[in-house]
Amino acid sequence: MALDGFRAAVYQGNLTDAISNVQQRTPESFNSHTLHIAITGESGSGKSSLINTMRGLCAGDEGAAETGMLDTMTMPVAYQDPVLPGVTLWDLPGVGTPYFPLNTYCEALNLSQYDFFIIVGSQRFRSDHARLVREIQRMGKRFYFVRSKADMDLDASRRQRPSSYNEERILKQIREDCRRGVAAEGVGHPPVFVVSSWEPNRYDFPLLRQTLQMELPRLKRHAFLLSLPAVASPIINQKKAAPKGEIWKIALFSCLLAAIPVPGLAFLGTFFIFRKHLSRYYIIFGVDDRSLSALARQIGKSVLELTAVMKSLGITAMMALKLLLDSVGTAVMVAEYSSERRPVSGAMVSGGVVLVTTSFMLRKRLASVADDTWRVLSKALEAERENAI
Ligand SMILES: Nc1nc2c(ncn2[C@@H]2O[C@H](COP(=O)(O)OP(=O)(O)OP(=O)(O)O)[C@@H](O)[C@H]2O)c(=O)[nH]1
Ligand SMILES: [Mg+2]
Repeated sequence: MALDGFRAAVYQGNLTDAISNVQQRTPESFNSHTLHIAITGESGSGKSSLINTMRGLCAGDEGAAETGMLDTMTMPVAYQDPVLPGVTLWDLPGVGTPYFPLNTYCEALNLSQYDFFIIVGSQRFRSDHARLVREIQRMGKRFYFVRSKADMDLDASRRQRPSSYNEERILKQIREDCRRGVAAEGVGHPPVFVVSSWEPNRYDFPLLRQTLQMELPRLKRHAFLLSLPAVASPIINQKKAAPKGEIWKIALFSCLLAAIPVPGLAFLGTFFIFRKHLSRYYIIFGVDDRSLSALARQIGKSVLELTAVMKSLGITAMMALKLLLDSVGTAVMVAEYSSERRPVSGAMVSGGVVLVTTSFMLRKRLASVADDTWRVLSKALEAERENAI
């Protein structure tokens, strides 16, 4: 998918344009995007059988996923969805086997590489499910919960209480139990489907397919938005390189000032240089006050929500003064002191100290403004994702 406009806007320090580039994309523009859906859940819950049914296959058919009672699966296996365009279904090993214990499952299978999840559970909503739900939420991703093997529950119920057997009521109870479990994790109300892979025309299986089909453009857009911080990261890093080149020149100028034996001159001079260049960094990256206001308007959030993620101190005179006193100021004062004592060697020492400290501090501030830019952009993209839900 062409990202040149987005990349160019980030490079130009125009985050509002970067977001507007994303907002202008039509649902059709995501057609060519592949959605990687991970089918996960406890071992033996019916993940592979669900994939086979979604692909219109039965266990044992050519090309069908392996199913059975043995948990021997050690690698995710990819299958193309035959109906939904650009959808890859990933059959994942089960949670809680000797190969993949619950504690290490998410890292071992690198769940962050998948765009969307279907958690398959064949029993009540359990702690393994809760763990998966929390991990998916932490990644900012979405999921459906599929309660499998409905035929077995109905069968058991029919045998136990044949006189009061009511299929709809039992299905409703299972659905509600799953919904309660999912909602208890504070993830809103993601869709829950009660299915039997052996009866694809019954229960919620048809609804599962319809919902996935209907939501596909939205899910693809969501995955696309989630991929953008990683796209922006190298561009922001590249942007850091340009001002870095001039930092030595600025530091050299401060160092010359420090060598002039006029008390206070080096400090004042360095203060103004420091403040001017700090302000410039915010403007270059597009996180100065004006740009942030425009960005907040663009995503329909308050500026405070954007600035809350910034870790650098800002550029008010007081902030610049504080930074200077904390770091360069001490060096400048030491330098001024030594030049009063020994004018020639003192001037050299003071120049050297100021040169190194000023360039170090400017580099550090440049890096923290760049990091803030990435955080602000990620926050704006997160707001875009929320707007779409
Ligand atoms: N009755 C019934 N049995 C099912 C259903 N789905 C799967 N099974 C059975 O449950 C067992 C496990 O099914 P799989 O699809 O292999 O489960 P899995 O989650 O892929 O298992 P692992 O990959 O080992 O974690 C098999 O014997 C299936 O035949 C279902 O909807 N109804
Ligand atoms: Mg399996």
